[in-house]
Amino acid sequence: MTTQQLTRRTLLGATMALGATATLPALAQNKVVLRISTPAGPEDWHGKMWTVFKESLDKSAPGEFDVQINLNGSLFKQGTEPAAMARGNLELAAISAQDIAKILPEYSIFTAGYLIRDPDHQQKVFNGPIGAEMYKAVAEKMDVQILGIGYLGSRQVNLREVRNVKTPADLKGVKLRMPGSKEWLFLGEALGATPTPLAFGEVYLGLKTGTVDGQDNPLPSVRAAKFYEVTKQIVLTSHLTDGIFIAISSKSYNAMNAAQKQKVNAATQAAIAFNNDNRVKEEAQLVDFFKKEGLQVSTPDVEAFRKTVQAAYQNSDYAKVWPKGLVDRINAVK
Ligand code: KDO
Repeated sequence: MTTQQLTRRTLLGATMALGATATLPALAQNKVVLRISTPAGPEDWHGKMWTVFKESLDKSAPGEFDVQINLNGSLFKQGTEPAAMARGNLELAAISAQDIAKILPEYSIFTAGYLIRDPDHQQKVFNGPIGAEMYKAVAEKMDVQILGIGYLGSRQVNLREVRNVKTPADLKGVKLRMPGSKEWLFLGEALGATPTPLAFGEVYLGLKTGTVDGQDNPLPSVRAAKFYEVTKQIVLTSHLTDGIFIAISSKSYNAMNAAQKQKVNAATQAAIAFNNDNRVKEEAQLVDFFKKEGLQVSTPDVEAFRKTVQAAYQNSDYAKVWPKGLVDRINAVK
């Protein structure tokens, strides 16, 4: 073997070895990391939907994405996700209209009780021109892209002790737990109660120990978080058709190529469909379940609640910044 041959062989060997060691970490490094943070628990549909999201990407783009699901607010506290996304510490979250309204005040229109009628109306409003306009504003002001809206459910009042609740006046003095922002607290006040801020993860204990007299959430969440174990009544106020916006940080989204974006969008739609189908189906069955669990399920004078809550919003400072004509446009979506 000549010196030249030896050198070539050595070089080749070295290149191959380097190639082998360089390729593996490079592949891992090149994965698009998607850290997800949500207050949802593993038993709730919008917690489980992230597994659907992950599985969809594992199938459509094997090895391309590293999806990390963090449930129960374990990575970021409820409501702090938009700030974490803006700082580049988080890629994906399911955020509420109340979270967005803190930064984009006109979004408070979607925090108003008795505006969005039902899941179908919700999808039509947000998947049409109104959604496109509002999502554009979010992208411009918050550096996050909204990829779609999932149905959280119709929020109901859930009490520790049985009470005769027909109108908002009957909730006077009731310490009603609400998520901890002024947009949420306003809803509790509009319902006639005394709103008390508490993070979702602390509600079970708050109800058990009596720190609060009640809470409001859609029935599937009352089931998944087991609030029915520590409460005696559900009052079917149906005061807010609630939704969660699936949001991704613009930095992360813009760094993807077109094919990756398309796959992330498809995975989001699969997750939303899974959540919505299961939630709608379960929501219709849960009154029976709670009755069997020994809870009293009562129907109040919903029109009285509607009138009071709508008036509270219309006369509030929130309404002053709502885009002109938007309430009518939302109502006109059929
Ligand atoms: C809640 O804290 O009551 C709430 O329902 C508010 C929603 O916006 C959403 O954050 C939800 O909790 C969590 O995803 C837990 O279900």
